Amino acid sequence: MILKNPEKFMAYLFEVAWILPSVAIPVAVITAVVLTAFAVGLRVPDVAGRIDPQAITVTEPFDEPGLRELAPGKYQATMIAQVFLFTPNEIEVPAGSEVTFVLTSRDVIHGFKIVGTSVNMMVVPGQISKLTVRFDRPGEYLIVCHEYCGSGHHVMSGKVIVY
Ligand SMILES: [Cu+2]
Repeated sequence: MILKNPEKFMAYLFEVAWILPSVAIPVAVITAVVLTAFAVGLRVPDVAGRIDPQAITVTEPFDEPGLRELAPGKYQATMIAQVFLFTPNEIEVPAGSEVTFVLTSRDVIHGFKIVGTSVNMMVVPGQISKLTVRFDRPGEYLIVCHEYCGSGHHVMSGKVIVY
């Protein structure tokens, strides 16, 4: 039926030539984004729990911030963010350790990024943020607050020392 009319057939081919890329390009882009996210270990941090910001110092595990060894090579780093510091602002772990960072904020919204790793999350008052990362290479990893939190925002930093 189409072939009886060559003009109509050409119009049909032309239409297909437009439709195919308009489907193939978004599919290719979405596939690339998903594959890349898995390849670099991208994860979206979720809310690990709620906490009363007024009761941080008496609520576990924030009543004792710091590094805790949960199992050989597995640590939990409990940290509190507040204007303009992290408590503690330095932790030391051996290379090959898996560290779960558990944070909350005492006052305003802060950011928590460990340069050179996939750790990047928001620290929101009333909320507990949690992310796990493995440190394979020894070195000093800078921790920065990447959410403008006031006049001292630029000095809000810390470090993870991997030995
Ligand atoms: Cu901050």
